[in-house]
Amino acid sequence: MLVALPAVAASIQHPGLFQEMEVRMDMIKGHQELVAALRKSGDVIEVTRQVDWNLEAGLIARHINETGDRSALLTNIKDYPGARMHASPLSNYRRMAVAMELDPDTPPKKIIDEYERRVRRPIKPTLVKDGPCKENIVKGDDINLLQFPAPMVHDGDGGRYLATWHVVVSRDLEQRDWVNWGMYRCMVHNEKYLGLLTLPGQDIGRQYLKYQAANEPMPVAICIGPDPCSAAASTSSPGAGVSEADIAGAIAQEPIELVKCETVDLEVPAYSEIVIEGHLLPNVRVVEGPFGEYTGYRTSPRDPRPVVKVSAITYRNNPIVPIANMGTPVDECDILFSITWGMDVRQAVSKLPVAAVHIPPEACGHAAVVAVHKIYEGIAEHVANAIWGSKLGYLMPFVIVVDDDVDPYNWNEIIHAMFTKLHPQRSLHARHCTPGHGLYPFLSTYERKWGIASNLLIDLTWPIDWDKNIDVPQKASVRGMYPRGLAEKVVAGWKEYGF
Ligand SMILES: Cc1cc2nc3c(=O)[nH]c(=O)nc-3n(C[C@H](O)[C@H](O)[C@H](O)COP(=O)(O)O)c2cc1C
Ligand SMILES: [Mn+2]
Repeated sequence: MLVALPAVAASIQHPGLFQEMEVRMDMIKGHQELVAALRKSGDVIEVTRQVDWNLEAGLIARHINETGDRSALLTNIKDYPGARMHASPLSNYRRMAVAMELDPDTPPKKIIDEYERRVRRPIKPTLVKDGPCKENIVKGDDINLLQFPAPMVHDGDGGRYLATWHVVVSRDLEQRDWVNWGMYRCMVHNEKYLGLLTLPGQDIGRQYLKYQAANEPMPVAICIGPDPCSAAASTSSPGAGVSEADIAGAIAQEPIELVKCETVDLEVPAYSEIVIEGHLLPNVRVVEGPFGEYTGYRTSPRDPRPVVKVSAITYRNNPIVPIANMGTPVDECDILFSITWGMDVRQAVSKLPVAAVHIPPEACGHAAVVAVHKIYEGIAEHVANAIWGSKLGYLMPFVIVVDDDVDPYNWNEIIHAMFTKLHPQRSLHARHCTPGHGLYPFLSTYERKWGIASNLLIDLTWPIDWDKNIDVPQKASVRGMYPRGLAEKVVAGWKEYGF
């Protein structure tokens, strides 16, 4: 569905596809440019008093996420004169809207629909000769990861995480034209080594297994603080073989500019704040983690994990180190998974009689709420099977199916349905020994270790054999208990009553 958006300055009209869209010419090219745009919309504050990289900066990011406040540009960092950090770059829908050059007041559903409309048209990146990320180049003995204020994000984390909002670029060993972009956390081990989380279910994990089998170091480039569209694309999962750079271009609606790396055969977003080049070593492990995670808990143990040996660092003048602090909602993961996983769920159920889908950010991506046209019995099972049979199957343990009179974007309506239509014996369908991952907080330590999960379908639809006039209770709501014409008239003329 196309959406009408408020007119903005310097717009262009495209024929056809873009008839109802106004598109701005000034794409936000980098993270510094995102901060400038947020400043313009009033969505970032500048903190000039001294902030400690050790927990205080992370705590500020965490509190922003838990209160929905503005993001914070920290310009006075302890031990790092002149350095800057940006706490919580994209942890609410307003900042997501700004990143997509939309009105910050755009409602979530419109942002999500617009994102989906854009990614249907991938745009390949362009290679440019030079870019801001080459303003400073460090190689060899001069490499020192601790020259940047890597934050200690949560108390009890295994170390300082320099990369929490970034793109990890890597090329597949066999399918050489597949360049994967993903956001996978990076912990500083010392001046020249980073720990990198490469879960086997993630694309980087798949690629790494191939390099490891061949006993070859895997070239990687970690682009910290890229433009927001590249960051967003890196959190999506278009599947093995698809390059997220094309998705980033789609979101930005113009090609992402890439520059060649100095020491590895990879290309990186030209406006990245900091680019760390190096190799993920085969068959070398150093203990990494734990870390506060997207589920809102610290679940995974400190374990031996793969290591990057750094071969070069390039960075913009006066770079900003972003902090995305994973934890209880709403953080960047919650917003981006709501968008990208929502899209994947819509795709998975696209051939079923589905009215609307939403992944509520408050459920940190663990639940899909699907409104259906209940035209046959078992449709809830059908929907759940479609979702659990897709790639998302190991990420989304809960599926809530509602009738089409419930808006999946409205928690009040979902909760109301949950505690009125849920039959404690009939409506809950648990499945055991399903694919899942080690971060599900509700699993036992043993189940987490082996990824032995359980899923639950919550079916909140009225049974098909209930007579609509006798058995199905009528909803005492504006939509459910008044003549439609009258309800529409009263709601449309709401202001005329003096409200
Ligand atoms: C802020 C943020 C941090 C993330 N950290 C990790 C991480 O450390 N490890 C991981 O496997 N996924 C992490 N993710 C999720 C991945 O980015 C996401 O699953 C992505 O789709 C992976 O891309 P892929 O399908 O190309 O592997 C993070 C997401 C966000 C938004
Ligand atoms: Mn991928």
